[in-house]
Amino acid sequence: MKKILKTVALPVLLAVLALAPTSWSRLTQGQGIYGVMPTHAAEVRTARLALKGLTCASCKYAVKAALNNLDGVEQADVSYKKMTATVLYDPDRTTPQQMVEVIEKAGYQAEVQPAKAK
Ligand SMILES: [Cu+2]
Repeated sequence: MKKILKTVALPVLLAVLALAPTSWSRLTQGQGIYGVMPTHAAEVRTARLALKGLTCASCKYAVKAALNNLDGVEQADVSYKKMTATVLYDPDRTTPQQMVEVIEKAGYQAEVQPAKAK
C-alpha cells in the first residue's frame, strides 16, 4: 500500500511543480485569481480618427463624452480645429471600429486613420 502511495505521489508532485511557474507569473502580473482585475500594465494603443459633422466647438465635448463612455477607452482627446480624435485604448476591451460606432450614434461621422508612416 505504501509503495502505491509513493508511485502516485511523485508524478503528482512533479505535475504541480511544472504548473507552478505559470500560476505564479499570472499572480505577479495582477491577473491571478480574480481574472478580471484591471491592470495598467496592459498594452495601451493609440487610435486616430478623422471626424465629420461637428458644427461648433462644443460638439467636441459630445464626441469626447461618447468615447469616454466606451469601455476600454483610457483617454480621448478631440480637436474641433483639426477635426480629429486621438484615443488611448486597451485593445483587449475595445477597437477603433467601436469608437466609430459610438461617434456615429452621437450624431457625427468618424473614420479610422491609418497609423502614421515613419
Ligand atoms: Cu456643436
